[in-house]
Amino acid sequence: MKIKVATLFPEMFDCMHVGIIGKAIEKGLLELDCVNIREYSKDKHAKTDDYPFGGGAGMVMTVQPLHDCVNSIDPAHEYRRIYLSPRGETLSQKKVIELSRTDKLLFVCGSYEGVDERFIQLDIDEELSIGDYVLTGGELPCMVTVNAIARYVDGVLGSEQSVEEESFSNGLLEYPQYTRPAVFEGLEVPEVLLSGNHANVDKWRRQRQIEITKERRPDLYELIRPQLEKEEAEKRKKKKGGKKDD
Ligand code: 4F9
Repeated sequence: MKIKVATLFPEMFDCMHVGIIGKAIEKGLLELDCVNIREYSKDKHAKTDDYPFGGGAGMVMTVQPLHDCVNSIDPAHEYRRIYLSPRGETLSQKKVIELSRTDKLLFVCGSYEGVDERFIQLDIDEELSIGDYVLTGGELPCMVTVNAIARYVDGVLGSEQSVEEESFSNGLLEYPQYTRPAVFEGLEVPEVLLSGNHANVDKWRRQRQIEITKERRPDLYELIRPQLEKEEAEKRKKKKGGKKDD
């Protein structure tokens, strides 16, 4: 997968070379190129912002450096061009998976009070938000998005990690995890996890997922409820059928 980033702060992306994502870049599974928008400014002082027409607080990024930067990175518009903004669709695991199936992505990070609207109109395919809060720029949202997407690129997660058995993949929050020691500060690991009975372990984990989701994320629980009720009904039917045959 090829990812290009247009930003005024390419050095912020140094942290992408740490850990699992860093390894994926090293292995060539993921190509991440950051380009400094300032290099494309035609202003004699390499300015990239100006006062807003109509007045108001703060500065706005000017259209020329952004337009030239994006069209120099991606002259044939082969990349899906995404501008990080609180006005965009909110990132979700579903959206992450969808984006991970695209092999060329170009992210544009704005700073200050935003960018000249004509840049979005001319050069951007879609806007993307990571949540309802305001930051100083699109860099952190971009890194969050790239991190989430990279996990779905083949070979990025080792065999011991998985994108299957985790929060959201079945619409539920994750079950609690434990590792050695079996007792710490008097707190014991639930007995079923030490039993070696995999069917019981699976049942327990599923039950805990359901309880935790219901308690902490009633919104997610309501979405999955019809499916849970269907499963319950099927289990009851099976039990009844079993009794008749006994
Ligand atoms: C972008 C916030 C995406 C949330 C960009 C200031 C932003 C943002 N999601 N805030 N610039």
